[in-house]
Formats: sequence, structure tokens, C-alpha cells
Amino acid sequence: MSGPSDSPVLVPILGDQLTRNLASLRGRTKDDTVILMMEVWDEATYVKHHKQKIALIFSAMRHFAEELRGAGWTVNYVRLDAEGNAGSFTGEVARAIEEHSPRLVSVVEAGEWRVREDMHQWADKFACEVEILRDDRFICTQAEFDEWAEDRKELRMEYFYREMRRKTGLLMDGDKPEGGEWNYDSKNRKPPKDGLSAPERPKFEPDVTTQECIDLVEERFGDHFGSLETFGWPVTREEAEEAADAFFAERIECFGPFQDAMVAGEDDLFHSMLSTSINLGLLDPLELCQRAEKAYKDGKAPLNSVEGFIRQIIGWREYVRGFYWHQMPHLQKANALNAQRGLPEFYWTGETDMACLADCIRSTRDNAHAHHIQRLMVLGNFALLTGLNPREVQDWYLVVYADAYEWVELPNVAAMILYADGGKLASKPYAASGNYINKMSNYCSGCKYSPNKKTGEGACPFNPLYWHFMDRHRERLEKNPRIGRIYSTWDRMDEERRQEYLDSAEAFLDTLEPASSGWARSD
Ligand code: FAD
Ligand code: DLZ
Ligand code: SF4
Repeated sequence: MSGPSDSPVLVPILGDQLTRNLASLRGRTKDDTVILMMEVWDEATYVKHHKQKIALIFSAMRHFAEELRGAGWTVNYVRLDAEGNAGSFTGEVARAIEEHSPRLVSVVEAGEWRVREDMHQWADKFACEVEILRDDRFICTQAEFDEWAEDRKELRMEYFYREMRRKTGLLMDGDKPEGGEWNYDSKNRKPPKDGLSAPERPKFEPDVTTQECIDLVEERFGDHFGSLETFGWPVTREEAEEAADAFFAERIECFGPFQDAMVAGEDDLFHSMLSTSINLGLLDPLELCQRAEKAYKDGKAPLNSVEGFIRQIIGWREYVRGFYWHQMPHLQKANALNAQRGLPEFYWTGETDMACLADCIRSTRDNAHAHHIQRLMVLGNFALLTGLNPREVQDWYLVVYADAYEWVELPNVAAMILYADGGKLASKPYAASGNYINKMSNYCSGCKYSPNKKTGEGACPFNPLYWHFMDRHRERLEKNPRIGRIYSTWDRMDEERRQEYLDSAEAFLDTLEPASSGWARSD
């Protein structure tokens, strides 16, 4: 039963909704509102998240609760080990309704399908009115995305991005794009020079609250992947702003040209490292883009860097979110290439002779982060070429990155790297041989394998794997105008050479040891 008219409104705030500008807080009065924040077992374990990811989310939640209290809000904060913690969002909202008899539960829609499904049951479950509000931290509404996507056979980010440029007015010169081009991607691909290194990003020493969360995670989630020693994530809006200041002062200039570069041991290069803060709600994506645009207008950053940064946020980030909701729930099970191989054990240990993979996995373990091109063209490319099962690859990415939530992880994994959606998102699979990694990184100089050797002993495994992939998916890919011509190169090789590629790839695939079971979600 709803409480009387003088009873409060209950506002549950989820772990990735940490902003005072949340739709459910707007227009509320402090003496009439109880905010509910909950650390719950279900969220911490629905996959076995990287230890840093759990510590980051709990610490950011605890800091945000304190900030709200300091501003005069009433916050019912349920810690993981609080007595009676029901272990789930639904269970905790039920307990809070018992305790506060609210007249209304007002919540912002969850980012993930699984949680939103539960939320939609709340109105029936609880004897109390429930309103679910749109998450207006995103620029594009789902209705807008669906309308844009309607009747399009292929959904391409580029066209969506132009709509978002028009909608926000970012980098627009009247109705034309600033500088005459919509996209400066071709100026985002500079290979790393010898000794390329970037200024170190600010690391935030754990304070007492963060340290408590780190200790809790070590105690309760000690068997999860990843290290905690290197924890340095921003956990408050102030810290996140400091991280953004450092990016705009020191790294945005080179962000554009070296966006696709990789250097061993240089884990962040010129990337912003802001995704964890944006996804948690500590930073507003549109404000960041406006700041980038100002840097360009003030002559402090070049257009290719600023356009590149804005494209990642109002282009890719908004696009994958719209795509996720447009394609769910079937995107989770999509497997157009019928990829069935289990995830190799080395994705967890980093123990492989392939120097590029070993470095990306080390960074993933130590930082709960790898930058985009490492996720796409090293870890993702390997998963695509070797035919790893999409469900296992999805769960791995969801576990290991501190910025991973299903709405952003799943389209990137299933559709962008694995082509499991059959090409709705990407016009062609992002498949590459060792040549690409050799061009865009310095990994190969420290590797047991040679990118110049194509088959046999000592050959970079990406080389034969590339042709093995192309050969086994010929029927589907040959028809693709962006990829079909590759088959004329294949056909020009003599039969013996082709067989060498295929045998070499098979021999390598035979060496892959699958990870032991139990870490991935079962369907
Ligand atoms: P920058 O390179 O500085 O980019 C700026 C911002 O643009 C990022 O902070 C992010 O908000 C946004 N962005 C860039 N690329 C993408 C993209 N492809 N999709 C959505 N947003 C993007 N990003 C996540 O936030 N969570 C994920 O779970 C995630 N999983 C990914 C999985 C794969 C297989 C791939 C290829 C990419 C994934 N990304 C994910 C996108 C991207 O790799 C990260 O956003 C980026 O590495 C974060 O580091 P950064 O903040 O330094 O990004
Ligand atoms: C990822 C995560 C984790 C590990 N723990 C919590 C938690 O205890 N409480 C919470 O409110 N949120 C957590 N989150 C983030 C949620 O998983 C995220 O808000 C939903 O998936 C969004 O749909
Ligand atoms: Fe990676 Fe191949 Fe280069 Fe080794 S040679 S680092 S496996 S691309």
C-alpha cells in the first residue's frame, strides 16, 4: 500500500547513476525524499568482475552518498555486509518500502537489460506507485534511435553521428561540419614513433573510504581476476574533473594522431582514461565534448583530435547504446559466424608468447583497462580470427574492464569485434594479419614470432589465422564489396601455399588450451 501523502518519495540510485543531476532527483525536495543506495551481492557477482571494478563502484557510491548527505539529502545506504541485506536491487527496494512506506518509488531506468527487466516488475510487485524515468544523461533518446534505425538494413555509426552533430551543434559551422569534413578518422592513424610516450595520467591515492572498499573486495572477492595494488581511479566528481583537466591540458593534442597507436608498457598513451567516470555518472559526456570543442576554438587542440574525441562520445558511445536497446535481447545470443571455440586460458593469465596479447592482458589485469585499439585489434582480432564463442568473449570483456556495463560492452564485443550480428553494426569484420599490429605498435620487436614470416615455425600466428578465417567464411564474406577483393589475392596463391597457411593455422589452433569452466554465465 502506498504511504499517505505526507510520506516520502523513495529514490533508488544505482551504482552507475552517480550524479546530482539525475532525472529522479530533479525537482525533488530534500525533506520529502529518501535516497536508497545499495551494495548488493547479485550485482557484484552476476559476472566475476575485476577486483578494481568492484572497489571503484563501491567507493564511488560511498563517496557520492556522503556528498548527498553533505548537501542535506537523506540517504539510506546499504553496505554489502549490512545485516539483512537482501542481495538484490529488488530485495533492497522491497525492504526500503517496508521501512519508509513511500508514496512513490522514482527511479531512473537501468542501463542493462537484465536489471531493467526486473525493474519493470516493480509496479506489480510493490504495493506502491513506481515511476521509471528516462536516463537523460544520454543525448539520443531510444525513440530517436529507433526512428533513425527503422527501415535501414545496415546501421552505420557515421550517419548516426552526423545526426548527433546536428542535434548538439558540436563542431558545426551553420549546417556544415567544421573544417568541411564530418570525420577525420584518416588523421587518427599515425603509427607510434620510436620512444613515443605520453605524460602520466593522474592517479588518485586511495583515501580511507577507498581503502575500506579495497579491503572488502580482497576479503569477499579474493578469487576474482585482477590486481588491486595499482588502484588509482577517480572516485568522486572532483577527482574525475581533475583527470579531465589533465587530459585537456596534456594529452588531447596528440589524442587524434595517435588514437590507434600501441606501445608496449605505455598503457594509456594519449587516451583520456575518462570512460569509468563517464559511465559512473561522475562526468557529463556532453560537457566533456563542449570542453573539447572550446579547446579547438581557443586554438589549444587540433581539429583531428577534437573531432576524434567528440566522435567517440556522441558518435560511438551514443550509437552503441542505441544499438544495444534496438537489438536486445537477441544480440546476447547472436553468433552469425557460428564461432564455438572456448576462450583460451591465457586470456586470464597473460601467459602467451604473442607479445602483443601478453601486454594487453597484463594491462587489463593491472589496470582493469586496455585502450580501444588493444581491445579491438589485438584481443578482439584474435577472438574473431580464432572463432571464440561470443558468449564467453562477452563475459570476459564484461568482467575485466572497470568501465564495462553490458549496454556498452555487448555491442562492441558481439557486433564490432566478432561480427556475430552478421554485419548490422560493422560493414566488415575487423580482421587483420600481423602486418597491422606491426605497423601500429612496437610489440613485434619484442616478440618470439615475426610478423614478416607468413607460415611455419616462428611465423606470427595472426598471419595464417587471417587466411584461415577468410577461407572458412568465404561464402558469407566474398559477397561483401568491402572485403570480397581479398579473395582474388587468395586465389592467386598456388594451392600448396594456401594449404601451408591453413595447416599453419590449424597447428596453432591445436595449441590453444581452453580456460577451465565456471567463470562464464550459463544461458
Ligand atoms: P578514449 O579513447 O579517450 O575515448 C573517449 C571516450 O569515448 C571514452 O571514454 C568512451 O566514453 C567513448 N568511447 C570510445 N570508443 C567507444 C566505443 N567503441 N564504444 C563506446 N564508447 C566509446 N567502453 C566502455 O566504456 N565500456 C566497455 O565495456 C567497453 N567495451 C569495449 C569492448 C571492445 C571489444 C571494444 C573494441 C571497445 C570497448 N569500449 C568500451 C570502448 C573503448 O575501448 C573504451 O571506451 C575506451 O578504451 C575507454 O578509454 P578512454 O576513456 O581512455 O577512451
Ligand atoms: C557493476 C556493479 C557492481 C559490481 N555492484 C553494484 C552494487 O552493488 N550496487 C549498485 O547499485 N550497482 C552496482 N553495479 C552497477 C550495476 O550493475 C549497474 O547499475 C546496473 O547494471 C545498471 O543496469
Ligand atoms: Fe603480435 Fe605477431 Fe607482432 Fe608477435 S609478431 S607481437 S604475435 S603481431
